[in-house]
Amino acid sequence: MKNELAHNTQINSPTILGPQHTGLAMTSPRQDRIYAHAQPAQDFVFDDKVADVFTDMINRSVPGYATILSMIGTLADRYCTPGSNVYDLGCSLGGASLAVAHHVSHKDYTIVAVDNSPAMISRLDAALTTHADRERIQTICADIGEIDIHDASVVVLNFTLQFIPVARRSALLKRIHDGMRPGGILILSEKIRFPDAALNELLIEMYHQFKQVQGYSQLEISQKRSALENVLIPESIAEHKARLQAAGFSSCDTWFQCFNFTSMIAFRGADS
Ligand code: GEK
Repeated sequence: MKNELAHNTQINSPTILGPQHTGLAMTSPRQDRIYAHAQPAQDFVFDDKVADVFTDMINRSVPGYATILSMIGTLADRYCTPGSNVYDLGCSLGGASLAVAHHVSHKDYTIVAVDNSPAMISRLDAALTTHADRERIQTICADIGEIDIHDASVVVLNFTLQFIPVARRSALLKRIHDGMRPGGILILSEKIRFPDAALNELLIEMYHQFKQVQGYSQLEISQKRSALENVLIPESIAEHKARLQAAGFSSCDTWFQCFNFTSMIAFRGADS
């Protein structure tokens, strides 16, 4: 990753996930200015342009992102069992994988980091070449619906399920459940919607205010919202819980929430 933050002149400097969370070399992320100028409406894609600024984009777009990554590491340290696999599905630049590698105290496990964006995986591969945990992290450029999942003690879907077509979500969660060791956990972070229309609107407005504080303009916020409209489909917490239960998870609940962003934990029971 290049150090190109020289042009980051925003007044409200956001909290950027630092090397203490990732174990990566001390570099500053490039600033996300993708929607800074008026442009024709187009669906959002995870291409080179996005991958180049992704660290800055996600830190300034997901309230609590740094906290969530750090807690994924903490949870993994508790649940990652010897000889097991940790899956980071929709890994992007590997934020969750690196947090796991940083926090898990034993060394007898493999992280499988999967993303179907070649732009993301090639940058993750490049960043990993000098990383101390390189041998423990296997990267795969593929659709998460098509990879083999086995012997998993921890599975992470950190803001990825929301990009999977709704009709494919149940089958994916069932495959994840079936590929997990009894006693394993799934960490599912999502942008959510609320059944009460007024509350939903309020929390979306609060979220947009958060983005403004992070330095995004009204134009950037509204163009990004349109670009994501057909691509990121949020569901309610109740819908997520019902699907997790139907997939076989013995219990699940939220462990983090800020406005319309949440992270849930689901357990594969000993007997399920
Ligand atoms: C993080 N988890 O930093 N198969 C594989 N990857 C996919 C698929 C799919 N079918 N659909 C989308 N993706 C990360 C952040 S970002 C969330 C995850 C966001 C990938 C997509 O290419 C992108 O890299 C990621 O899921 C979603 O902890 O940008 O809001």
